[in-house]
Amino acid sequence: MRISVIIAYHGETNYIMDCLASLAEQSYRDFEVIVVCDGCEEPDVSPFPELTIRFERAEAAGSVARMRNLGLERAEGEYLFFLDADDYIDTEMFEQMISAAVPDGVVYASIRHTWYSRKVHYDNGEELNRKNGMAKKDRFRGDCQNPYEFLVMRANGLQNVTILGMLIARSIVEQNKLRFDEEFRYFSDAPFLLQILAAAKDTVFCEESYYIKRKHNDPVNLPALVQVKDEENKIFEGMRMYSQYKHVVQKDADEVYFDYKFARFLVTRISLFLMKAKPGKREEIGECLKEALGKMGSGVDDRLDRYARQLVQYGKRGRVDKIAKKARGNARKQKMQTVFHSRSMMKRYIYRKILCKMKMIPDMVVFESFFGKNYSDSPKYIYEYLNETYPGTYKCVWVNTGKKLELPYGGKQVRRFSFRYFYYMARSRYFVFNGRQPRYFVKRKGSVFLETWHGTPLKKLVFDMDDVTSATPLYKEEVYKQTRAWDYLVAPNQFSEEIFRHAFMYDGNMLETGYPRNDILYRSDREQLTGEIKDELHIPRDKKVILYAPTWRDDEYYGHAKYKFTLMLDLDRMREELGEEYVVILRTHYFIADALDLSEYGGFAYNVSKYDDIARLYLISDVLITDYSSVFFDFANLRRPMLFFTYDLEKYRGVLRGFYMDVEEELPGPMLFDTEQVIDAIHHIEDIQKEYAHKYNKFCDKYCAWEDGHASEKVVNAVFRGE
Ligand code: C2G
Repeated sequence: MRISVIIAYHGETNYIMDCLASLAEQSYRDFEVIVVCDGCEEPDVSPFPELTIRFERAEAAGSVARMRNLGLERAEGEYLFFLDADDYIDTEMFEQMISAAVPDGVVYASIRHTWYSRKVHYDNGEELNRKNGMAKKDRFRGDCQNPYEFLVMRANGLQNVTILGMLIARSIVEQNKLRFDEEFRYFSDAPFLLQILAAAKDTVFCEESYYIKRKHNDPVNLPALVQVKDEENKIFEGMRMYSQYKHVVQKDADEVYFDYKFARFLVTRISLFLMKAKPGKREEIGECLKEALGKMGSGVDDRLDRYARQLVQYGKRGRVDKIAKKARGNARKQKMQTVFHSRSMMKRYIYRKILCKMKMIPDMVVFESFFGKNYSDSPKYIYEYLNETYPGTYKCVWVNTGKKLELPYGGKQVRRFSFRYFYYMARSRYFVFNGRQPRYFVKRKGSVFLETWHGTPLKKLVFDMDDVTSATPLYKEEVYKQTRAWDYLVAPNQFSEEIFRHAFMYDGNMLETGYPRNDILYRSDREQLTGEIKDELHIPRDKKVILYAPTWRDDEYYGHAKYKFTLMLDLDRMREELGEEYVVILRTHYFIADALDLSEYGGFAYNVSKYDDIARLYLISDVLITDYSSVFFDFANLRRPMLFFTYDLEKYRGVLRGFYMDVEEELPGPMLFDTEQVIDAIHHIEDIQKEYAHKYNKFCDKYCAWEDGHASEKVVNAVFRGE
């Protein structure tokens, strides 16, 4: 057996599948796998019969050091390779490393970081990593010929110095009786690495293949060790580790790197912790720090800036008070630099520090729909109900994007992110939003946040997503913070309620009311309303209306929240076939930046993308064509026929696996793939209605059961009237 792969496993059930798959697909086969379970259940390895896997078990949840040591006891290979259960490796990695291997030596490879699973990483990792600004860091080679420099300096921070991605001759470990120091929970890699480097006869860099280190996109439920919030212990461990293992570095030239790492640890971590530490704790840190810095050489001085040098000098004398003071001054300076650097930062600062300290206005309500893009959706209907039922009782403010909304009842309007916006965001008591509020929103005591959300979920949301590719990788953490501020969340149906609970990790009040935005679909005067809306849009009253309302596509974009749209319906053909009886109204999703030019289809096709409220468009539509948009859950309230134009279904297969429902089974209408099929379906729309009647009923029972036209009333009673 040439390689023993040691995997420390803490129950990362999803991640380890990628890890094992990357082993199963190795081009080089002579290796064994030792999975050390951290008091958790063994993973299911049945999908990998080609792997020789042995299990080892730590009695109780222990440290990575403990688990790796258990693995070392069992290892029989000539070489050792440590792999974390949440990481994976290139398929040629072992082959390349083995061919570079030397007796009693070490082969080390490059490490690349990723936020994504194997599939996503290898398919479009380059692009996504670039988007997340990771490409540069990943390519750290320096010009260094010195393996010591490479291995210590490539990591960001002391805690990230790692023994991962190395093929280590087991002879080094056994002859020198090396083990991971179990004293350390967070810093056991560096000592082991330093000892290995000190004892290795030779070190070889194997550049071609990568160890892929997966960053955790869910620090709330599954934090990586670096994400664990345990700063005090980390600070003490870091200091102890440096004190105990500094002597292992033998050459002066190498010493500089380890010293540099520790000096940075002082600047970026210890000093910040000291700023907030209680006096007793400070003294304790002072002692520890003095001891550690006593071991620091002077060679590092040239590498440090003035600020760092000063902190080191204070630390050497145990003057933690001075470090804390200096750090506070520095933090203040940096803060001011950011604040005065841009207007938007300044506004946020004033919002937090001044406006949020002003008296709250008890009857003021801020409304926002689709980030201020329009006057629509559930906030609109809640606003109207409030004003009709309790005229003059509430001071209402609507957020817009700079374009005035057409508001009844004389509500105020503010431009999103303007000074006035921050003023009202700070002082209002109530908030009615259909999307997420800004990250820096301050939830004031006594304020009430009503989140209506904007659709029954079809595509997986937040905490139910594995890979987050269309937003910031730390989306889950961000949403977690935002949803903590929500006091009420509207559920359109039981199905959504259950999903919202886990997808948002939401345990606040759930309003089982149906959607206020759908109240209009139940109005008794809807016939008359339909005529009025048709007139408003200059659509002949005698024409039937087909509404085409597709969603956006994650992978087709120009930039943040600016997505592309290509019309795949052949409007010429549709006009030829359907123009006598129908008109088509076309509405793109609010993320779509492309403006469609339908001028040549005057009298047949209308662009209603800018129309505020899609619910009013549902009312005038005889048939809906959509795809993977949540619009069909709402339209179903009208019991009118629906067609699903899923021309890119194949591409969506991947996404389909990320759907909450079995679309092929549950959709209350046919899936169609080209214009001819759509035309044919419309010609036979009555047959389709009959054919799908059963599915349609079942669909409504599941998704529309709570809708009765009184959602706004119920929501207002619960949130504003305390009933
Ligand atoms: N919408 C619209 N016009 C479209 C598509 C959507 O006006 N062409 C509106 C509808 O009110 C719809 C809402 O935007 O219900 C959400 O659109 P989706 O296409 O479902 O997509 P998304 O914004 O990603 O929201 O839980 C719901 C999900 O978050 C989906």
